[in-house]
Amino acid sequence: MYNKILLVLLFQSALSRDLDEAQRSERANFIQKLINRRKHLEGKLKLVGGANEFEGNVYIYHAGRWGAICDDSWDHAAALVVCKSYNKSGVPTHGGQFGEARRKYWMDDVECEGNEESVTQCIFSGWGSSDCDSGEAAGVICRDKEVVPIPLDVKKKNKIALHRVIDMRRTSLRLVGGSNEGRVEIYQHGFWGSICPDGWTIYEASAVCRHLALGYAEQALQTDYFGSSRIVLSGVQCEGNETNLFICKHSEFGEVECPGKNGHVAAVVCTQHLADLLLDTTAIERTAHLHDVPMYQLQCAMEENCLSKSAYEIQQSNANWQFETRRLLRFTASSLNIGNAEFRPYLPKHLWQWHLCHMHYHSMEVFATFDILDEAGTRIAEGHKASFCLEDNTCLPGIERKYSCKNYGDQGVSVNCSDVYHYNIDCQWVDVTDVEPGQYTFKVAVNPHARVAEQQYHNNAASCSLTITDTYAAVYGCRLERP
Ligand SMILES: *[C@@H]1O[C@H](CO)[C@@H](O)[C@H](O)[C@H]1NC(C)=O
Ligand SMILES: *[C@@H]1O[C@H](CO)[C@@H](O)[C@H](O)[C@H]1NC(C)=O
Ligand SMILES: *[C@@H]1O[C@H](CO)[C@@H](O)[C@H](O)[C@H]1NC(C)=O
Ligand SMILES: [Ca+2]
Repeated sequence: MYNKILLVLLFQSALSRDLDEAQRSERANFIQKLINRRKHLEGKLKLVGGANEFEGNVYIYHAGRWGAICDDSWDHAAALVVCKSYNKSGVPTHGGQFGEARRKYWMDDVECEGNEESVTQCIFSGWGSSDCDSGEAAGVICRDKEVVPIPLDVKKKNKIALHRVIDMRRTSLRLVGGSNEGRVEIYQHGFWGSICPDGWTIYEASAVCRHLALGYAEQALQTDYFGSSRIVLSGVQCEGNETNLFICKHSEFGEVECPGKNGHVAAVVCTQHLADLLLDTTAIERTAHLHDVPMYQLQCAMEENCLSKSAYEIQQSNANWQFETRRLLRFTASSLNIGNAEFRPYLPKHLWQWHLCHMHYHSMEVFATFDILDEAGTRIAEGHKASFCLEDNTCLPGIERKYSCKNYGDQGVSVNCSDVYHYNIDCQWVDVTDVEPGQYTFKVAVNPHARVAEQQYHNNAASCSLTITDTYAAVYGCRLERP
């Protein structure tokens, strides 16, 4: 902008012979002031968008205009250089934490040692050379002495993009604790640091165990049991099938904000032996059908909440409710344990719940979920089943059935055995009485919240097409996926 004003003024002053002396000298002064200002501002920084003048996205003045800095390579050393000009120390911020870049980027790929007098002395891609979009503004938070963690509400306001990729060439991973368990540490810029425990689940732990060739994740822990070190990575989110932790999404790497507490960090226990349920999609497709059932046959099911809300409303309002019918989508759900360890319920036996109506113990709060989604992905009907009781219903040839629900028997699914819920079992359905005829997605998932550790989770759910008409239902095209 100043560039333009300057050009226009220079141009006009050359043509302004008709201006009088006073006007000419005034204009010359003004131009001189602009030139001085440019000289004076060259290389200066300002911080924009923060709560005060010591934090914000960094803008640098060069060649007559202010420009932003892209956050690629922007790290602690760069923040040090920037905050030094305010006689403070500081931390870097990324991904436009203080808002989008409001000007073009002047600098990108800034790599500082930390001892430079100015960011212009750091290595960078060249003035104005950048392929960053406006959401990648680099910033700093400068502080006196101790660096205070970034307040949570700042982060919430400026959701940090979850799409950074860790540079694998300069990073490594290790466990500190035992040979196949411990806190997870990451190496970066010369030191090892820990991972923020918030949101650390069995899916992230699975990626760690595979990454280190230690098999499968048995437990994901948020603990100080294995000690702790400075946290350098936060917001890790894995699908659970990764063979490398560094390809998972994360929010911050380097200087991070982590509301975890009491020195707790992310830790894992890995094992070579785990169960692995494989949901049988053909059994679902083959057996799914509609069944109209009078409500007097569904009293047990009502007690266990296996019907949709309208059934309970009818029970309240209609004296002859027993003779109303419900339309059920029934199907067989069968899962084969293809792992190398038994699948056991996570609740110890003394915590199993006795269900009077069905006369057996429930060993898992929720073992399977069934959902019907409309085209927009909205859930319009659901059924969930407390693990009716886990047992070996059928086994591959040569394998002996071990688990049975009878007589408070031990529950579980042996290797190469299947736990089968036949379509004619009570509650093995979705109540579709209120579902209009149409085209839907039908989702079935076993061990949906990964409460029991498995070798993999991408074979625990099926996503199928569902056609419902006035008279029949068809389920087809099932694909395996993660719950
Ligand atoms: C920083 O400190 C130095 C020496 O103590 C002082 O000369 C300078 O004015 C200070 N700068 C700012 C921005 O406070
Ligand atoms: C993991 O699963 C996702 C789908 O959830 C898939 O897109 C991806 O390719 C899988 N990754 C690996 C490494 O298998
Ligand atoms: C389970 O079946 C697979 C394939 O049939 C076989 O390789 C494996 O040895 C069996 N495992 C056990 C424990 O029987
Ligand atoms: Ca599985």
